Amino acid sequence: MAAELSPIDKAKFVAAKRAVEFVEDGMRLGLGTGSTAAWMVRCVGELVREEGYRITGVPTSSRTADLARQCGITVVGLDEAKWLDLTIDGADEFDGQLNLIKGGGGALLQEKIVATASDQMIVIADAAKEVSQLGAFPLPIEVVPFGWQTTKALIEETLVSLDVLGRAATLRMNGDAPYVTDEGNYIIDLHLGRIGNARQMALVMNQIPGVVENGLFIDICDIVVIGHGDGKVET
Ligand code: ABF
Repeated sequence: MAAELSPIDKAKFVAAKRAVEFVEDGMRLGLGTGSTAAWMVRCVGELVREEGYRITGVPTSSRTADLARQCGITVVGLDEAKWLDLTIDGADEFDGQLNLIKGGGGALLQEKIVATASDQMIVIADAAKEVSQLGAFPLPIEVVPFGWQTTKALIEETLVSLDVLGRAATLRMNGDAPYVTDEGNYIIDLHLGRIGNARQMALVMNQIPGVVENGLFIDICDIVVIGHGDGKVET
């Protein structure tokens, strides 16, 4: 399958394939969202269909739920599964401490809940996602629609007191309308350039009324599997 792929898709595919080696028969599995995670879902589907693995999948978005069902994976909600053995998901950025920015795909809330409810989280990513310091990728903040402009103003005010280069905050759009998450919320993207203290940023953002969750995953990821365009993989 990997032979016909572009280098970027090959990098995503080989990372997904390697991570799926951690999947065991009978596992309750958190299924991430995004193009890299989609490769993982397809690989897990192969285990189910061809090897007879009994996998219970908890998807992190409606998109992933649809794909998982198409691939023959049994899909349940998190409350039915209760606790998960492993979550495999993509990321927008990761650093040397395995901290992440996620949410470029708009699914950060379910992704964080599911990853936190897992014994282990493996991130799969192409090598371009590795950074020395998080923040070049816009940091997504999920907010409730009620009073979102006030919440945005509070976020901008808060950024003044933090060690960041940029302070621009933009409402994520879907054409002419605000982008709406699976939970019915909006996303405000913060264009920071560099986040000096990601742990502090994550804590401070979640204290602002109207903020539901932020895209910083601190101390949640256990392993990053990095795929390269030539098919090499490293962990
Ligand atoms: C999810 O999908 C997100 O948290 C992240 O925003 C995005 C990565 O997408 P891709 O794998 O397509 O680069 O994992």
